[in-house]
Amino acid sequence: MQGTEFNDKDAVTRERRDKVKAAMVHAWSSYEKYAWGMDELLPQSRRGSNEFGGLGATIVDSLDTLYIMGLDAEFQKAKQWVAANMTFDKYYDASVFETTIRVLGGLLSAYDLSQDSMFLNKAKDLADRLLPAWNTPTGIPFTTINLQTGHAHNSGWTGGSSVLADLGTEQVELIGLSQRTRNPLYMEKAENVIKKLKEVFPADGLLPMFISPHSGKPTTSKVTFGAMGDSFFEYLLKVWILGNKTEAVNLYWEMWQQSMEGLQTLTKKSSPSGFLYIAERSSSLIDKMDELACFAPGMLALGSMNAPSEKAPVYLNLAKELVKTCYNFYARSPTKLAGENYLFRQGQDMVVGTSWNIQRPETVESLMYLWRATGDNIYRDWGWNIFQAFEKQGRIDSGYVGLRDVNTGVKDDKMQSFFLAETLKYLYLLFSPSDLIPLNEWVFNTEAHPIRIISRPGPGLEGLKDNDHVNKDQVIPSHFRGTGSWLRNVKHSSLDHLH
Ligand code: DMJ
Repeated sequence: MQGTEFNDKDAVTRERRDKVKAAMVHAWSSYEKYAWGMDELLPQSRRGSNEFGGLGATIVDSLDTLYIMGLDAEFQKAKQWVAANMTFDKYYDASVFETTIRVLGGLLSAYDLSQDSMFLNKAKDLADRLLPAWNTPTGIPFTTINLQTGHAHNSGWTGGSSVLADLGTEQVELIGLSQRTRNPLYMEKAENVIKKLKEVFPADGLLPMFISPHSGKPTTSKVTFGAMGDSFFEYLLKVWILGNKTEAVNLYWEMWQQSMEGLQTLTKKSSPSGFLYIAERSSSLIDKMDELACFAPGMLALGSMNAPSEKAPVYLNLAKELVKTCYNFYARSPTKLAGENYLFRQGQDMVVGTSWNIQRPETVESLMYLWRATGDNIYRDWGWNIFQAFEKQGRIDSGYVGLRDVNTGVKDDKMQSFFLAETLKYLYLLFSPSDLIPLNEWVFNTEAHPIRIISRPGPGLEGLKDNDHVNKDQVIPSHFRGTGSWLRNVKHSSLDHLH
């Protein structure tokens, strides 16, 4: 399945990679200067904000990006902050999903890359505080939990329901944690959720976006691959890959394939240009697609790299068509940055709906997967165009901002932690050889934190070999093996140009 290395050593690609790395240095040093230790940087105000409980979201979200880019001093400083300052004993109502994908995922990835057990200990401490969220009649978690008291609940705006993309996007992290701590509790909680969902899984695999934690049943008919649905579908595939595609995880593969059949019933073509898009569905189809749904072409490309030969081309062709649409969200915008969502109208193709851009990664994420799956340079060129638009529209002296309106280019005042975790990382990988974080050895969580695939022959942890979670031979890419740490080797190897 491994993406082949195509044309990776050319000067243009190297230059693009260097520019992305320079963007990361600018983003990171601005955060260091104005918002160190806080969750996110407000670049225009030149101060920080804490919207994730003051857990240092940007630091933990950036650890693996710094590591992968070979920014050693920055990684060490971030690591020291985590060791000395990251504490979870906070009276704060945290989103179980956001805390899992950003903080738990970031810690696990930093552990896998650096093998420093401090990260794993922090991950365990955090997960133990999140676990009471799963204490519901069905085991389907609440979406919010107080990190200090363990009191968990759902908000009124969902009518008391849990959100599909929240409750179905914690499996990669919790299974990964169980494998590394040898405590099955975390994966049992996470996997029980999928078993419960299977009981109400519709024939077309399109589970609606709200589920009751009390009855285990959907409480709405709304189906979406955008906000509140998206990463549930992504994790069905990724848990299957993380589980070595064995019998123990076959349920996930079956459910994912089913939902991809369903996805095809939501696809329509725009007029006049025939762009393929994924509609939403309530009682009938709604001609709207979120930029968030642009993770789907990447997921389909990853699926195609793992699927049997009769299915692979179907998934890949779908991925190619959809990523073209997502790229056009950017290319057709006056600022060359996409809005938050698009409406499809007869005769007008795509029209921007909500017009802000908050530095989201989904389209460049998909371009990275499409590049790895096909080796077609067009995906690098498209990614480069998007990167240049982020530079032109978003770069200011004190960091990177999003846009309040992609039509006018009016700037906002936020550097999202996922800009460093995802957007810049996927761009960097797009311009790197495919064996940097190879897709047959690592699974990216939904916040782009790579989690190493380790053996899972049985339904629980029984297949885990003693050293599976600390085996450096598996951490270090093959051509860096045998001479010390990956980071050190990267710097002194023939792949120096990478960094
Ligand atoms: C990220 O936190 C994750 O990618 C999540 O799955 C969706 N939203 C943001 C990025 O847009």
